[in-house]
Amino acid sequence: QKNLSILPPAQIELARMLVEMGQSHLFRDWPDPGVDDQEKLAFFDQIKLLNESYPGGLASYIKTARELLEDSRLGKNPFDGFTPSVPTGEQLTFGDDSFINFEETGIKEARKAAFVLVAGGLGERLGYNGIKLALPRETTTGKCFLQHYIESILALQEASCGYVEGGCRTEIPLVIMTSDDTHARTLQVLKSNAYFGMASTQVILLKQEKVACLADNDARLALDPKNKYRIQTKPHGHGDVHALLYSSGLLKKWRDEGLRWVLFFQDTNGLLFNAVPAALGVSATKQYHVNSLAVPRKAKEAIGGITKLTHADGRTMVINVEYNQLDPLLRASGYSDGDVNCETGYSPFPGNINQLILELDSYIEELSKTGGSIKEFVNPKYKDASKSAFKSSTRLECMMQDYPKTLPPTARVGFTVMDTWLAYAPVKNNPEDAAKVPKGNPYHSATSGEMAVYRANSLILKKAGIHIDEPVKDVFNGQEVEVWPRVTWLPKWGLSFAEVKKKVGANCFVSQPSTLVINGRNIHLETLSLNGALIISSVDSAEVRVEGAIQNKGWTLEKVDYKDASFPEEIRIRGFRINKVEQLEATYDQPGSFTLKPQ
Ligand code: UGB
Repeated sequence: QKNLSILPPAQIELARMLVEMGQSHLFRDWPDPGVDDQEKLAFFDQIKLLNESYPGGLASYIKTARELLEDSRLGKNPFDGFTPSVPTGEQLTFGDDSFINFEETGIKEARKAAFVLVAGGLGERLGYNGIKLALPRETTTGKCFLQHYIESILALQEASCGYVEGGCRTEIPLVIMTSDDTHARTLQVLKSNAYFGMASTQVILLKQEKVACLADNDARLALDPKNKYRIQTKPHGHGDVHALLYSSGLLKKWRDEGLRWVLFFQDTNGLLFNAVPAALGVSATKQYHVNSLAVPRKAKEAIGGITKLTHADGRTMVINVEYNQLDPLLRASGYSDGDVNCETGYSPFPGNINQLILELDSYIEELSKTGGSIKEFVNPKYKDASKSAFKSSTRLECMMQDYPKTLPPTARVGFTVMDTWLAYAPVKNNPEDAAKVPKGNPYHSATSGEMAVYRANSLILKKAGIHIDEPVKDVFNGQEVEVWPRVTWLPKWGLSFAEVKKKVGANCFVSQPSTLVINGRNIHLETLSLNGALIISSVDSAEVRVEGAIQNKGWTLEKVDYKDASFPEEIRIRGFRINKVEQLEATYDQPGSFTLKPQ
């Protein structure tokens, strides 16, 4: 009470709200006015921020926290009344006619899309010290995830405008959600690389704020153990993206500019853009309001399962059920074995890869009602079975894929399943944890993420008619992986399967130890026979035909132990480095038609 005198009027309101919400413990140890006044004002600056950055303010946060903590204490099942079943969705087969048609439709639609990348997480599971967006997607070219994402969006933009008579000047927006953990470093990577070729105005960074931690079942806010004038905070989850987009005003701006789709994606899936055109094509063709991208999922794999939930009162929804909730939900619903593989060797519930495509009009309509707030959950770690105290403070969390939970039954919610090898290879687990993954389940490590890029590119070329050697098996950082030829290309070279097919002839061959880097748009592999390394680059105005046999010592993979601190962290976590022994490097930097035909 005494300290109120030092506060400006707006802060006094906040202090009253805190007291009313049972938070007087926060000031209990405060000294009299005159001592630590600056710290006290800083405390209220933080309260103001926490209040403003949460839809409904701190009072609403505390109220929801109390309800959810009580449900958790009572062990209430969040799916009470719902019965799970396997939903039906669009199942795509890479390279068949329907896939090619969906890709074409998707590319046409892309100029009406905006991309939203959620990248506020630090990736504790990966144990990497930098931001994940700056990690190399593969180390043959060393290009990071962010560069690949931006180049893919630019390639889509250009290809999409190609369908407009006379071309178009569309700039597909890219929003990146950052957090205090990632914001400065994301901006720095963008600025120091000239936004990887994107206009700087095309990229919009929205920073999510952390939320207050909760010390006990009464939702009393937790103070920072090292600073009694600071509330302890933790990330609120990727679900923040909806409220941030809504409050930024971007959605209405996009609608006024004629956009139709918002595509959400995550920080480290190097294969994602193999799936984007076809998935967008599905959304456009089926007029889906929500389309989640999915892959076949191994039972107990740490990705959510897409599930149909039917309530006793008749309501149904198709929604992601997070991996830690699926097994108990199934067991409680009569599936006595819980989350297990069926005869296909996979769980019957497709795996959510958190690539969502939302139709903009219905998205705005929904957010106008909710303000973008997403159903939250709380996951306290209790000290003992009495559930009366926590091991450490907790907080409310929310997930972006829970968006459909508030949608009316009329909403068209669908999903699209694609092959894992084509669409999904995230980098989430550190080498030690990855090596412990049960056999047959994916590692989701830097090792498997990079190998998956080579595998997907090799399989795409194979499907397009190139003869590619079979992979060999090898072990890096304790993980057995398939090693395919190290094939990489610029997104604008092979944005869709139809585009790849146009650029490769039937009489090409690539041996398993080879490396093939395609760094140009109009490079045609006519009769290439590669046993070694070929790095070929060209400007857009050059047409290059590649013919004949190329043989050299190539680039080899050398094992690196993840504990060997003499290597940079981004190399150590994949367990190998590339030794560039010998290569043919060909660069075409002038317009014209050329043939690369080594003797
Ligand atoms: N992220 C944020 O932007 N802000 C945050 O506060 C937290 C994260 P994780 P998670 O792909 O396999 C998700 O930690 O949450 C970003 C789905 O919930 O990598 O364990 C972060 O930067 C799950 O259903 O994943 O699991 C990253 O880009 C499944 O689809 C993204 O959010 C799983 O991803 C995901 O964060 C998966």
